[in-house]
Amino acid sequence: MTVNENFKQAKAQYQKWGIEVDQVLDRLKTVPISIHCWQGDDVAGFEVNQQELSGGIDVTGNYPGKAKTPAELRSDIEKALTLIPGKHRINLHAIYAETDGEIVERDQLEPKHFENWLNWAKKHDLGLDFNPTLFSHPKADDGLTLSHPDKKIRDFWIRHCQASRKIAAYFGKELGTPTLTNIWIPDGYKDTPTDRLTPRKRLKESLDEIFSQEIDEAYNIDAVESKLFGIGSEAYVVGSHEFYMGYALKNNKLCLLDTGHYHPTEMVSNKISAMLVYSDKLALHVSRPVRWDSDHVVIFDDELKEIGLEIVRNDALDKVMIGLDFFDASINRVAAWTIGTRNMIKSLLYAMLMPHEHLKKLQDEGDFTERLVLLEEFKTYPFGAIWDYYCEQMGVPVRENWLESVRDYEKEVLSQR
Ligand code: RNT
Ligand code: ZN
Repeated sequence: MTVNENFKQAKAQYQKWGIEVDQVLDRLKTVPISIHCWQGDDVAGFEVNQQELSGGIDVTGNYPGKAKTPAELRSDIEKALTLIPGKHRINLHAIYAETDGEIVERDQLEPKHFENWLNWAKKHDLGLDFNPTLFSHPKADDGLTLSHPDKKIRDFWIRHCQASRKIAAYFGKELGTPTLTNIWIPDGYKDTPTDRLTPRKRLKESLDEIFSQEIDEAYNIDAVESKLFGIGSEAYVVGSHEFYMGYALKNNKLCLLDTGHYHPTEMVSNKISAMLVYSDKLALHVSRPVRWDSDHVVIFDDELKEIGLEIVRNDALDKVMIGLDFFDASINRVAAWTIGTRNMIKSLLYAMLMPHEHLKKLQDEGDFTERLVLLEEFKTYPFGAIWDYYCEQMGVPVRENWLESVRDYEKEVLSQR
């Protein structure tokens, strides 16, 4: 049977539940995923005086062919985009600036250092998102940045964040879609602190100063990303979940929840609805923690499905800005992007193919038997046939067929590096 024939049969099965598959696919097309550029080069960036990756995050593996220049990285992203259905966004970090061989301090970065990225984004009709980089830098060597006891160091990083927001706003204005600027800092202590409060007060003051520069939300939207622990900040992280949740709610900023930044049995899927009661918007870094915040490639697992379900059943596709955050250097990096992003999209489609109104009604009526029956039976509904059709319709390879194209690219491009 062809993809189309399979689709027709599958569609009829969903139709019985009142699910309009064609409408679902039309909606799915409009949902952008913010694809992180840093999977392509192991979070290295292109600074002239490049430092080793720091900040308590780590990339392992040495699969050949990593992008070493901006042109290579863009070419790799373009390749991945040919395999991922839909129109998406690219998420940049400040360390991806292009400074023409010149050393430009991070607090001196300007939009012109991202001109190539911007022109490329225009050419490919991509939105851009942005992150100041507060790691892999001598001024972050002791693991403290915006909460540093030394005011000079704090001020340096404040200026870097201010510069980043200006770059982001420029993107937003030029591209006609607001840039999400996400601040994540590594600040914390390896061992039990004797003062937890003062660093948090300093972080709050630094953030206040950064955001005191007003920027139109049509151009730039700010998010803050919390964390539980990192390598070297096991005992204490200044920017914890409670810290940023309080900050974001009080200051009208977005909370960014990274799925690897919580206790192992704590699920981000369960947080989405809680957060949406208090704020209109929310941002995600969808990742896959394996035993720790390991940033494995996102797979189509239960938690990913649950995240998709929470976004869809709560009518939050326009409220949750979905971004990805993983970096695996042990497999082909273009494949890593493709696997993770296709899975994220799959989880949304999976969620869109469920009779949510009916399921909610069952819960209110206390019919937990039917609720469980349907949740389980829908797992083996012909979801794959709809996904295949969607890929075909969107002009990307169906099923595992995309791998061949990555293998060709590896032979012709990656292995020649
Ligand atoms: C680190 C955070 C952060 C980084 C990127 C590179 O734990 O998840 O989002 O992964 O900024
Ligand atoms: Zn993250």
